[in-house]
Amino acid sequence: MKKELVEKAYEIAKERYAAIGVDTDAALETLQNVQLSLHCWQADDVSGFENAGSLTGGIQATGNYPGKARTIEELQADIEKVTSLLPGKHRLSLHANYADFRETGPVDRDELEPKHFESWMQWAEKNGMKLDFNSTSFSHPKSEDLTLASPKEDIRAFWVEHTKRCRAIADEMGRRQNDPAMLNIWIHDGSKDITVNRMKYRAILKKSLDEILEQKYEWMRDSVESKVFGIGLESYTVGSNDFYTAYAAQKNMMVTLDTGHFHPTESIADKMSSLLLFTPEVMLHVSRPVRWDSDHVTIINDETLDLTKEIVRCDALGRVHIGLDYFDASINRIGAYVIGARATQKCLLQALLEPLTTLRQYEAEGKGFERLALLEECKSLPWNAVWDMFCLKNNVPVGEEFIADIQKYEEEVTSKRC
Ligand code: RNT
Ligand code: ZN
Repeated sequence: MKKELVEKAYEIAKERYAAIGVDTDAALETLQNVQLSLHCWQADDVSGFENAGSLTGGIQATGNYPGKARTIEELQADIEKVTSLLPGKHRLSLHANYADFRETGPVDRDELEPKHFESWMQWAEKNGMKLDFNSTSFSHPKSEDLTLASPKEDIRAFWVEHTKRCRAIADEMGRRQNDPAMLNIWIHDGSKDITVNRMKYRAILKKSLDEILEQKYEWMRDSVESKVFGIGLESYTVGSNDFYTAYAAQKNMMVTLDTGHFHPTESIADKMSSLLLFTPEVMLHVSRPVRWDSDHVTIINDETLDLTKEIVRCDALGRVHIGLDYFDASINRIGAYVIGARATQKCLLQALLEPLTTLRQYEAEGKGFERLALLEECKSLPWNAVWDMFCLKNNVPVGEEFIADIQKYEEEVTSKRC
């Protein structure tokens, strides 16, 4: 795209937005400081590097597009490619099954230590990326239908120890990067059919979490992620939304809202203002459920827009950690990363370009027509010219130009993996 064209379009957009009291330069400045937490698992279909075999825990990456990352080096190269195509600086969210055992030899998940993520920490520092972390209780021989909620003491103890160690690893990551690492706890625990001891497993999960969280850390933050159901675990999920919302409020910790983990017509955006009144911060797993928690690539749609607008309207950009969580194995995986991350940023930008002062004033004055009219007009304002400027300023491809970059990477790199 011609630089002059982008600049010309931006100047016009800037004037147009100024007419409704919106400062596009300020919006760009704010967007520049929003870091997404990129999920490491899109590049390899959540496989990880333990040779654990198939993906379990009621989640699925469907498709078999060639070029999946097979090693840590390949995954790192892919992430570097992705970030080179994204405006702004971003974080990387690692799962515990992405440990690097090359120097240390393999250990089981209840023996993980910060040293198993040493190479990741060094790589992250070199690349100016901060890390977040996730415990991994799926895809493992001890990963039964119940893990932290298991009545079998040996199984429960194994996963309690694993999760404790994950917190210690996250703390070390946070200390090294001088910025707390987010530790997300998602477990698949549940059952396929009618469950009569629903309270019993929830009480066990509560006990396990209490044990896990006993140790206080300075450089990490805990978050718990609920879900409605998983494949093969349709009738009961121990870590439901009610369970974790109550737990997090009581413990003053975060909840992770995954956009695929609620009933199809439930508004995730509307949960933001309630949670933020009772929990210190919120973590997001931005995804795109298609009929179920299918983890399709995030796009600009009403759900993502509602969510980003709500964050801005709650003035909560500083209290919300925006992570991505999708795994599409049916298209170019690097392309999937870039589409989803850029779509999330585009939604954020649209949120930042809302004439909030006027909208709020209309609302306060009971001017419902005026509020709705302005909201409708905003939809067709030239936010895309502001987005192009953001890309230009950040020296990354403008508009669809990234398609060619990804095709080139596919030709030279990912297509050679088989
Ligand atoms: C599963 C959860 C969870 C996982 C990742 C891999 O439904 O969304 O966050 O996707 O931990
Ligand atoms: Zn998730």
